[in-house]
Amino acid sequence: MLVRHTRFALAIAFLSACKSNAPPSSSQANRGGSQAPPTVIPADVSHGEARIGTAVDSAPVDPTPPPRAREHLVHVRFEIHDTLIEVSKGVRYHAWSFQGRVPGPIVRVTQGDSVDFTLVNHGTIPHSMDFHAAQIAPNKYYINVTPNDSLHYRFVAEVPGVFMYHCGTAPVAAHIANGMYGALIVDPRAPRPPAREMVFVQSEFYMVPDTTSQPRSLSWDRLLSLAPDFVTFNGRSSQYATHPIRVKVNELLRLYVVNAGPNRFSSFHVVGGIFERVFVDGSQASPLVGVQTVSVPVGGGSIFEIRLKQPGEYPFVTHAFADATKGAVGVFKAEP
Ligand SMILES: [Cu+2]
Repeated sequence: MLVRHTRFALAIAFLSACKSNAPPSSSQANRGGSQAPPTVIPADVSHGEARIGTAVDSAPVDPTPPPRAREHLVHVRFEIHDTLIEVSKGVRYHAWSFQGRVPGPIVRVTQGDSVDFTLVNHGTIPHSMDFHAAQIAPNKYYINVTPNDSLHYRFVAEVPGVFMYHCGTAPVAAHIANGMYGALIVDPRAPRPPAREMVFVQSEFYMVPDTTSQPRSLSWDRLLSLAPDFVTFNGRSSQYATHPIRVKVNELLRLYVVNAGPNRFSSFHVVGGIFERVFVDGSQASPLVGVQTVSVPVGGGSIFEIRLKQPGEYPFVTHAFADATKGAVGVFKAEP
């Protein structure tokens, strides 16, 4: 009880101290609104940056990757469309997408295998594709495809890890901010141990301020100022907090975390847990053992392994908490 009272007193003191210069509530921040103090008492749960929902219904985007590839030649065909997406409840956004989704589909191949890639542009401006898993000449392959045209190339995925892919058309920041990115897993030839696997792509959205409910579009000024309205895992604000992910106590969780940016580093952390192993930027050499928080740079991807020791709710966040407040927060609900 003492702890609870102390925490409450601290919260009140914080609110009083902040009245004149307080952070906006997340919904106000997200709408580009004016500075105003929080109007609600903080949730009585640690790291309650977002409302924790029930684990009964699932989140809009399933974080589960496809199974390990069986073919040595994996065909990937992406169609580009201008797509209306919902970044937060009631906040729609004019995105550019691969396959109508933000992030684009998760691709999975095995080390040494080939990707046969086709890009079809049904959008209204030129686009392209840069696979971080490839080692090929950008000026030959990462070239613009004009609307109603297509591009085809192959590469061998020689290095295991989890890699970003994205449109590389200039200005790249705008194409990424508008949703043109995703994750590609390259499994090592010798399979990793069995685990419950999930993919989280962190990214930001910068929106022209608007008080109507009309779909929003990119604010270049906010992008250059590094002032996102939303920071998300898998393209939707707080989706795994409002729809917690059910896991089992002590089961091995393997989290493939890609940071698409375009600007903000991720400080990936699971509250109440310590990572058993982290394959930094996907490298098989010298994984980190027993660490709390590992940054995932923009354009990078790391593989986190963790077990949750007790039943309960474990938030996962970027520990850069302005960004967690803007939506880069989820919850694992560990059950016996
Ligand atoms: Cu593009």
